[in-house]
Amino acid sequence: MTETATRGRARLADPGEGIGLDELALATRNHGMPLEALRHDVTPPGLHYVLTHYDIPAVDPERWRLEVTGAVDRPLELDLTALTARPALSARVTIECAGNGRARLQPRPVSQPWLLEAVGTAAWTGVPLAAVLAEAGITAGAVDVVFTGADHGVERGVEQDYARALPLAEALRPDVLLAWEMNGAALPPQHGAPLRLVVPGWYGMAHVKWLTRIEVLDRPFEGFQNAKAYRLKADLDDPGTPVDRIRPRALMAPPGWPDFMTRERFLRPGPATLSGRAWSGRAPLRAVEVSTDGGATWGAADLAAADPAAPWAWRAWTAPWTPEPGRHELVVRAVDELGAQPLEQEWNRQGMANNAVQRVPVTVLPD
Ligand SMILES: Nc1nc2c(c(=O)[nH]1)N[C@H]1C(S)=C(S)[C@@H](COP(=O)(O)O)O[C@H]1N2
Ligand SMILES: [Mo]
Repeated sequence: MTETATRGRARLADPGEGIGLDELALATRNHGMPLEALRHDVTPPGLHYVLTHYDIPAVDPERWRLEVTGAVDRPLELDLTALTARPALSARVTIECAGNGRARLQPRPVSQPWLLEAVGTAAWTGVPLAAVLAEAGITAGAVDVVFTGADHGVERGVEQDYARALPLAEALRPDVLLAWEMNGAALPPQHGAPLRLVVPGWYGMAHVKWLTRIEVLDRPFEGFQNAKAYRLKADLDDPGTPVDRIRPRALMAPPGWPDFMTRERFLRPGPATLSGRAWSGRAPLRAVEVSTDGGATWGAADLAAADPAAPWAWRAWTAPWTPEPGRHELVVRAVDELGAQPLEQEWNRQGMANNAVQRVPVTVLPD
């Protein structure tokens, strides 16, 4: 990694400062999942959110190789034919960006300004990473496994290939995949073609796209995306703690119809069914609760049973609602075995892992 002359530190927006053109440029490249797509159990093609730090690389699948190196007995170099010839698994997994919810923090960390849409669920097909690591033979004393992508850029003055490490125990989980298919088709360029890592339960940054290199380390990885970025910290000098597993969240497919500009929702009176999805990567979900009065009172939603074949995929929920004409604020929260989503978000310097509840103002029209 080399230092190059660009803005070296992450900035906080000044009080009252709106979203700037640099944030708008990020927001147009990195699109969210439109919340109406919560009606689909598997996010339809093109609607899954996308987050890419640098450029989407054009990787030639013929010339592409995966290197497995470092603290291993037998370094490997695999091409796509060799990988895809292995026994494959498919898993339906919900992935959420750790920056989801950042744009509502006050003061606002200047970065990709997500509201709530940085999430999606896909069926990923590939081989277990553990099988490939076993073939390479991990040496005693290994602690971290580093995954490097083909994309290159500069971030806060540090030039780098995108690289993230997992602790060895996580990398050896049987459900961590090296995936070449998304929803039964070859990975699209924006989602990591020809090969990406899928780490069920972890926030998005761990799921390294355009994977070219796996390196087993006998010491902790000190790279930018682990040591500097993706940390929960109070200020610039705080080393912070690593962001890892997804906190609980429930989202609602906004009911009724939207105003084009404000996205405000309108509904006719009479019986309606509120619906959405809920997930957690850190603990099993217990319940989803819905409030139709801005959080004053709560009722249990009907939460679909966990699918034993897809323990890391979101679950559907529904709640009946028969509103009277007038303005209402709908709120939904997921509760997992470690607790409920917060009503107000705890602030952190990088705007990470913000799982404050979604609030949906709705106007129910007169009869
Ligand atoms: N090589 C590489 N992998 C990457 C990234 C990246 O910029 N480069 N972004 C990460 C982040 S922050 C997220 S949230 C997810 C997004 O995955 P998706 O675009 O397939 O939804 O990819 C992760 N993997
Ligand atoms: Mo992300």
